[in-house]
Amino acid sequence: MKKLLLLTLLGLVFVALSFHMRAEDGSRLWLRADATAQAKVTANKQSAIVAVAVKELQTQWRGAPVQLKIARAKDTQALGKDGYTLAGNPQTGVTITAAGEQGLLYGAYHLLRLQATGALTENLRITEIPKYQVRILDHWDNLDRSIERGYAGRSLWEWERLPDTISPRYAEYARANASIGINGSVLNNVNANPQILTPEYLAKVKAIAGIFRPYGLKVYLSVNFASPKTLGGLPDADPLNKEVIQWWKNKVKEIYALIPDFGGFLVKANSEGQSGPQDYGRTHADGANMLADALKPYKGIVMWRAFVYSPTKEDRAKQAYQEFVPLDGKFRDNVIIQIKNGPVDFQPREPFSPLFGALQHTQEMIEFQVTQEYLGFSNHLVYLAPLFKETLESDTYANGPGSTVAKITDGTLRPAKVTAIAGVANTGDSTNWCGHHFAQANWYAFGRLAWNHELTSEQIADEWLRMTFTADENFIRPAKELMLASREACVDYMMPLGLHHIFSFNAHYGPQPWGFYPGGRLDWMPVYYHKADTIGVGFDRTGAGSDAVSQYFPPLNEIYGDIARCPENLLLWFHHVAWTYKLKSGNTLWDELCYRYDRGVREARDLQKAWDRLEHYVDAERFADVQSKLQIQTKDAVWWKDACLLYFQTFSKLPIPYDIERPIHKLDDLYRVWFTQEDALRNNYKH
Ligand code: BDP
Repeated sequence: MKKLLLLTLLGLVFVALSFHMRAEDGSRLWLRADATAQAKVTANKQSAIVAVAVKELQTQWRGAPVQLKIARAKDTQALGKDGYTLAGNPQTGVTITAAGEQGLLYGAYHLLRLQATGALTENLRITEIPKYQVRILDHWDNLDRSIERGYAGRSLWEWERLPDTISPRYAEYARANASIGINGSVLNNVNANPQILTPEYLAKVKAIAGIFRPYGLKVYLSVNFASPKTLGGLPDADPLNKEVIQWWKNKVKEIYALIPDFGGFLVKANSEGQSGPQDYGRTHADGANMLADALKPYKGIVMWRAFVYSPTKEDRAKQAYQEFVPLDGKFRDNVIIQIKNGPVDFQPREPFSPLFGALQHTQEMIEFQVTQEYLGFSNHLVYLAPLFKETLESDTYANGPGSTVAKITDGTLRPAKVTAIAGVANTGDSTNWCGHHFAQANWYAFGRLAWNHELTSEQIADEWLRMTFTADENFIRPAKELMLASREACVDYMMPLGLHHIFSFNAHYGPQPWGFYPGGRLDWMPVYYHKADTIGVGFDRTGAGSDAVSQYFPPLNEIYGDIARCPENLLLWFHHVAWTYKLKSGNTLWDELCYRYDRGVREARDLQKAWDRLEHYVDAERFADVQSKLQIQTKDAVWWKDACLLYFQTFSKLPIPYDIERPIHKLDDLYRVWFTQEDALRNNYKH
């Protein structure tokens, strides 16, 4: 008997300990509040979504009773589908009012966030309306559960076990999204496998949609434009072919019969080898409209990507604009053109894409990359809110001064039937969801900015840190500084002064500015982008060069085109600059480049130092995880600096200033570093 008692006790201790360990493995994201409250919550409407809101409040809210109220349309019209008001006093009673059940859910999460961040006030009077209608994560997940450019394990979607087995992570994922206002997920890769549209897979999609529904999260799919041919057995996929049109109509009908609230399609067409309407001499508008017509009766939308470029003589940065501007005004009102934030490809820094604002009569949405394909994978701590905001706040001048990308896309300056914003997801089946504890902040920041792009990077970091780690000010202040410094640090050690795309070929991890791969596409080669020679470095996009500057509205075309006025952080994006050219600092370009790379290394070390000082505020497990990733980041920063400076020095023939750290690598050794994405992920590259 005694033995049994002892065993039971030991068991309990073990469970408690393992629970404690599990509790700080990052799996709970920013939703770490105890669910032990017993709040009184009433609602004037019952539904699956309201039930989630009620349960969240009942189990976590530690204040006075909360009333959830769907109010009459005439009183809440301005709030729209997702908006809400919070009113009352946490000590005497709080009312959340909305026009729809989804608004109540978001209001409930808002109240809980105020509690979790210690931001409750006596008199609550808050009204929130999201800036974008569709706030969506694009998963580049393949049906074999690999993830294109994913660095957090395998796909969350267990296709082989669906629809019978439902992973608990589906609901956890949906809940996390709802808590930050994300209301849509594209489940599969833009390089889409047609199989996703088979009845077998649609049954699986239906199962996921059913789990997401109570969290207000709609399901969307990426579709392969050739599906009528490859899947349907038709001779072609020509968007003007009646049989093709009918095939899509039938397919859409089949989808909506299974998933009545299905969101719509995301399409990558005639891009990087994907098929599209141009295969049949048709335009992007022909293709997008054909799908839009099929979706229209069900209120579905088409997100048609503008990520198009071909290996021609034309500057890659110009091509999306050239293809889409002539089609302006030709798209249906349930089509929205999805444009990457920059004109090339999710680089550490790019100017905004000139397509923003240039499409005057076509709905436009922005696509950010939350997964860090070009920012050190899940090895580097790079807080992306400053990058997202830099683009959103860029002035396009399309409708005169103040025409920021945000205002062009959120309906403020251009009336739009659909407004949307997308982020390429960084989630996977790793325990902490994103591969790096701080990468969770990028998921969080994307959601918060999609809801309200006016929030500052600092506010978002502050909220996230308090909920994810601790509210101790001694932790918050330095941790926030560390996050806010991280993006510029990354730009400095990877690609300062407007350099871009000088990554290793295809893996996109680590420096390979010398990269030239016989037989490969020139516009995938680093040398295409930096154009270093004995005179200088940088891509001449002025009138004397590719003239990409002319795609920007005045005065930006002049500012970018003038070497003296071009912002220095974009200098080598727009200009080929002589090594001896004097910058504002008084340094020559060569010296400045050296100092920037050196600063990047020092900044990476500073991130390490700042984190090490925080050891006593963070649980041991997450502290050690982040610490070891920061070691990799610093090692990589040195690698970047040495590789780029030693390589560019072969052109500049100038000395590396003596007051910066000497290279510790030899260029010949670095030339031999060759690895695949998988190697990079395992950190077994040799350098
Ligand atoms: C590039 C990625 C590639 C994607 C492509 C896209 O390297 O894997 O398929 O973008 O966005 O950045 O379609």
